[in-house]
Amino acid sequence: MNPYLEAIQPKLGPKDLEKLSEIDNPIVHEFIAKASDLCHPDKIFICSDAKEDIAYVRKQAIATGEEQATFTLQGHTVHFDGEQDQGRDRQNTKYLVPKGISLSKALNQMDRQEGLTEVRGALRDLMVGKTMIVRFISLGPVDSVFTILGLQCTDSWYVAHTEDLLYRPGYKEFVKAGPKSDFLRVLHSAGKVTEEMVSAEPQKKRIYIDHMDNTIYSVNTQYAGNSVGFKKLAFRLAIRKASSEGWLAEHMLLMGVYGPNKRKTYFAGAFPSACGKTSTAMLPGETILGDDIAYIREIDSAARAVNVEAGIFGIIQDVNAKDDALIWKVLTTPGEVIFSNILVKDGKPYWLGMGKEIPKDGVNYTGPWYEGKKDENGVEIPAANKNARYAVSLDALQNVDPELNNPDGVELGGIMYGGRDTKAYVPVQQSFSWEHGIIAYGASLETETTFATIGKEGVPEINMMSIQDFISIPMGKNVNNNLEFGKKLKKCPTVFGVNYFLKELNNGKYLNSPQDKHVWIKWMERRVHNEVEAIETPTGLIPKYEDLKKLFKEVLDKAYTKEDYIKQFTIRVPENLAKIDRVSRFYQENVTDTPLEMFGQLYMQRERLLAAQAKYGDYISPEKFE
Ligand code: SPV
Ligand code: MN
Repeated sequence: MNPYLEAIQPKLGPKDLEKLSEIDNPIVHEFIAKASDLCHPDKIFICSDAKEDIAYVRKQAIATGEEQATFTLQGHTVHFDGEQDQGRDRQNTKYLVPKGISLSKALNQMDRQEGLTEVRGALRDLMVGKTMIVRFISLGPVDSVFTILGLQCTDSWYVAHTEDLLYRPGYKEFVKAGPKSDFLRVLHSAGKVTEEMVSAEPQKKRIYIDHMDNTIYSVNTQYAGNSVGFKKLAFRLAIRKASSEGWLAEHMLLMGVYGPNKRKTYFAGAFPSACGKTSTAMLPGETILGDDIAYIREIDSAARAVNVEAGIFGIIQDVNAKDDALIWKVLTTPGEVIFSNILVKDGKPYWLGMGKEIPKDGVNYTGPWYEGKKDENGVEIPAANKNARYAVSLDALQNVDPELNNPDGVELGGIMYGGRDTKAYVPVQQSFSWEHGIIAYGASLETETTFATIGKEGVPEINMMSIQDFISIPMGKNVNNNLEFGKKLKKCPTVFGVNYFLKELNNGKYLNSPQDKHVWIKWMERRVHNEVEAIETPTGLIPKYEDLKKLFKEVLDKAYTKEDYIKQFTIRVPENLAKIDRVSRFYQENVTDTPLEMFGQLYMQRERLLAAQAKYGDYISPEKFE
């Protein structure tokens, strides 16, 4: 027995010791032993891929009170996070950087040694009286060039249970890999918990990323975006790994879109949190592979992608029977679902925008709740949090794509970038080239802060390729990696910019309904195969009215008027020029390694806009470009 196993043996049951010994990798044992030495759990539970281990985790989540099985429907549970732990915590999530190295100014970072001392100090003895659960997972399909193994030590049964729904099991992969395996590591503790089993010291929340050691530390939080290490935390490490190995790790959905004669074209799509990513991935009649994180590699000169995850941690607000039939069904029938931060009343879950009347009292993330209840600042507490979520396995969805676990992934026909841009970009457009798309749509992505992160909502910001919160390499390098990736491909995926949030110029009303995205994606599918024509404008290639009219009828059975088309697809020159100014300024001020190509593409876009303006004025009807 190696010294690490020996050290933790007293905390392991005989079966746990056996499971751990099967993994012939002292680095695995070392990580667990050091976590134990720091956090001092009473016991250590080794969770293999076996059904009984998984069932035990779920049982414990309920037995400890981290989840409650109060629902009428079998398999459903609810977990509550603390009032100050309802979203990703940007401020307390930091990269640890060694002396003399600095990431782009826009990123939250601190000195590595200082950070390690602080976060290890915060973790010290936090698991006394608790069990430390050890989970092994595979990011991406197993036995694949995409596979990355991950190991998490946590004292939260809820976190361990959630990981079971969201990821592919990886214990057997660790056994198979033996001493060779290289893996990402996460050490998490919910910290001191209240009687309600929520993290009691949110002011001491810390989420630190140590890429030097491929390790993430997360403490005093339970919100899955901060605590489920394989989600956004490991993603940050994966971005670095991808960058050094020449592939792409992206905050992207993956879906199959049907064209004529049952042709299926695969799309990836990058959207910042709470900007329509999950609802796009779940469009009825199409197939879903993933809604959050994709790895993309060049294989035989094609761009191929996999979903890193195997489940969905989705925003539940506004999920209703009419617009979201697929997930509605999962959430309203028996099967494994973990709800978080919703309202519970009489064994039923309720959330905002569910299209049903919500009770006037019940239990939510603030405890017993009644209409009019106020928080300590006198602000009224909603029935459910806006960022309330559900966790389900993708297998629960009827339209899960059969290629989900293909070790070679799926070949991408198109990539879309969508932000929250109320003023400038048209609802859908195709780029002139890979480079133009990566820069004008991806790197220039503008959005507004949402409830998915803690802090003020509605603050405009640049969110490069929707990974601004996760980027762990210099930002210019990321843009460059994308540009270079395209050069390796025989045929690049067609790049599109979408904007679900365009508003009317004068009255602030949204110009599209949420269903319209289905039409845009059907148009994009046709464009990938060059089956419909497009109109060249200064910012990209836009749809023709006739094609959209037909698609609106086919897809939504809606009459699409010319008037709507013109409003939606008018090129707004002043707003577009202002956008270019904001983006250029952001990169000039924050990103010292911005590739020249970026400024070149923005310059050309400006020139095209100015030329059109000179000819047609500030607001140009799409018909002028035909
Ligand atoms: C997001 O906020 O982008 C999410 C949820 O997908 S989480 O990152 O887990 O908070
Ligand atoms: Mn996300």
